[in-house]
Amino acid sequence: MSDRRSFIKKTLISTSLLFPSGILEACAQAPKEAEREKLKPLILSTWDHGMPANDKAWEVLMQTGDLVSAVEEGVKVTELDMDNLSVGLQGLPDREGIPTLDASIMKGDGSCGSVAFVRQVKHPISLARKVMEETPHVMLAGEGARQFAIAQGFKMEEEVLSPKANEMYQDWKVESKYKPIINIENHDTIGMIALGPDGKLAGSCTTSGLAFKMHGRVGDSPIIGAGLYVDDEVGAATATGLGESIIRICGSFLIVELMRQGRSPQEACEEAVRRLIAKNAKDIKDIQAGFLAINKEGEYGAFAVQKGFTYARHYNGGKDLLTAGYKM
Ligand code: SD4
Repeated sequence: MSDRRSFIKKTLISTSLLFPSGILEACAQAPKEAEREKLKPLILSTWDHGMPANDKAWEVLMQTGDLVSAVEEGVKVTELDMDNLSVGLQGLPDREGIPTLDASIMKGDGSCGSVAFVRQVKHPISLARKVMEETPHVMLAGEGARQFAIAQGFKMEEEVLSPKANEMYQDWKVESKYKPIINIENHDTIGMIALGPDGKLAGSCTTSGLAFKMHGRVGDSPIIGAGLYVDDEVGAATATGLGESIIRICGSFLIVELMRQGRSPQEACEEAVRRLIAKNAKDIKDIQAGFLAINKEGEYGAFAVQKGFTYARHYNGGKDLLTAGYKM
């Protein structure tokens, strides 16, 4: 048996013996930095919905060894989750009542692809991967992205709001005021970062963006360096929260660069939050933003502006849902 296949078999056996399903899913406090071991392979993703997404990503990684497919297939689970109002076509629409989606995918060798402000595509993350693999470009937006999807054989979905999204949109229209609500409705993007057994990294990020945003608004998630950044020489980072605040500091790129200069993933996430608060001071009490980071050694970190940012961790030996520290 090849090394990789025997590794996969051993991992599957040890994981299922040690951790029958669900046993580690209780929300736990993140271990203190000094207590953190180095984990490889390791998959982190944002919020509670990261658990089923990570389950899928882990399964794909174990079965195929393909990290990019793992991070794509993982977040596709969230893109189809009808309970999630911030990812996929069932997400809350913009002010005109239209769901528009943003997504990005990146490999540690610098390959990346993204789509922004795209309509009618069920899996924007797969379209982002097509941009990465089938075009000379990094980013396609709006109608051009939709045309590219059609050319690639993607089925165009009807633009009908999900019942839950429609109800909330009708309520919103009564006053038509834009006001982000921390950790609720408009903060459920999934960002996933993964370190493979061979030390290579990849990440993905997908969202329907902020609820009731202006038509044409693009958040941080499809912006390489803001919502996602991956570099095999250093590590990976992803973001969730108010995209405008994250773009202002190039959050994910900043974290990877801080790690390159010697900060641990935890220190880098904390510094990014500090900087985000400094650059968004006026409105900070209404802003939630959270970051996840992994370095190539298998150390990881997480930190948020406000209380309540959870993230899922899958590693060789278990899985759990952790709660990030916060600044305010
Ligand atoms: C955005 N960052 O479009 C996304 C929203 C988000 O959890 O993260 N929601 O600004």
